[in-house]
Amino acid sequence: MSKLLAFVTLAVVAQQAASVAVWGQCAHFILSFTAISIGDSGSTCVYSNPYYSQCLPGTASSAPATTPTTVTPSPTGTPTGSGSGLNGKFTSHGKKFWGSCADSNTLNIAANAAILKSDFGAVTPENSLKWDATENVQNQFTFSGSDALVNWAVSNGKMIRAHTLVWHSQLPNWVASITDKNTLTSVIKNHITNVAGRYKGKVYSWDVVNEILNEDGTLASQVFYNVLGESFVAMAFTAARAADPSAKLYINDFNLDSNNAKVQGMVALVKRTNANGKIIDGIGTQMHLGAGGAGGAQAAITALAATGLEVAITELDITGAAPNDYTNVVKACLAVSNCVSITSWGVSDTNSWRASSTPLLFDANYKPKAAYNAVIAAM
Ligand code: 9MR
Repeated sequence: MSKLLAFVTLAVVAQQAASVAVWGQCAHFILSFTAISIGDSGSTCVYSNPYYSQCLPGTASSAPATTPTTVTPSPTGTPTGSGSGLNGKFTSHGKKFWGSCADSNTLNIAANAAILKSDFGAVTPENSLKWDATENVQNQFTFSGSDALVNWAVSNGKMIRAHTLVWHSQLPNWVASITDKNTLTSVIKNHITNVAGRYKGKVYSWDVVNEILNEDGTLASQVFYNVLGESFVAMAFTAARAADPSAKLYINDFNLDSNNAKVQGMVALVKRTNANGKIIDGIGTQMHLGAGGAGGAQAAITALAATGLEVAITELDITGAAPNDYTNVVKACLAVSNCVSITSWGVSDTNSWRASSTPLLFDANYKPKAAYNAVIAAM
């Protein structure tokens, strides 16, 4: 994108590079945006939210292997997900986004997609970017599911929290059975290079490593740790940085729900890993909570944020979805400036990985629940 005409109602704060790669972030706007910007290469700077706009290809641009759907910017310039919905309210406090997990199975449900458009500012692939989905056979990469998710996000002006590159679960046996250090190192690097590299410049963040800690804060026994020791963490983050230099790189885990031993172990691990240079940008706390389980959220987020890194609530769902539990979590994030985003682990209870605990903000008929109204009121 070589030339840019931006029409903003109030202030353009920062970052307008003379040359922005297609798919790259093209502008940071702090206030409202009334029209699109146009480059003479044919690419277009499309508004996502007050903190992020993305350079999308036009007819003159070279397209990636799978060409995303053509984007028609809203004529009013009103970003989807703005205004009175979850994302609009949340980002009005300076946060980056309130997102949801999704994939083709849920994007193809019209009622679900409509809520994603109205209330959420980002999507996370629930399963389509995991190792078994992308490289189930060694060095044979499959991106049909993840391309669908990424194309939907780009078409609808949503940011992307990509999930996840190195995880012991949903891991093909050909990886889990590797015992040789050099082999496993090259396999991890090849996976990260190909998967993160495919979406270079398109995603806000990547969960580089997922669920690597025990409850006592030590590293868990699984193939990556057992074969390589703790060094696999820095190696994976270094490979991810090289594959997608503009993505925020996260370490993500569950049960980081109070200032417990696991939180302390996480803080110590990121400090060790970043000691020779910042390669971890953020910590994700999943927050799959039980009923009444939100009381420690403030302490957990505060402890994680004390590292100076970004903190994100990455997979929020709460058994029973009591309004008070939800507002506790939201207020905890609002109170900590480093807490940049919330991602719900789904829209409707009916599509939740734990549907029987009715943990989400929309019921099985895609109607907002009491917790939704409470959260909106709290923001
Ligand atoms: O929601 C995901 C579900 O559809 C999958 O069957 C499951 C397989 O492990 O993974 C779920 O998502 C998990 C996420 O990737 C990591 N944290 C825990 C989530 C819930 O299990």
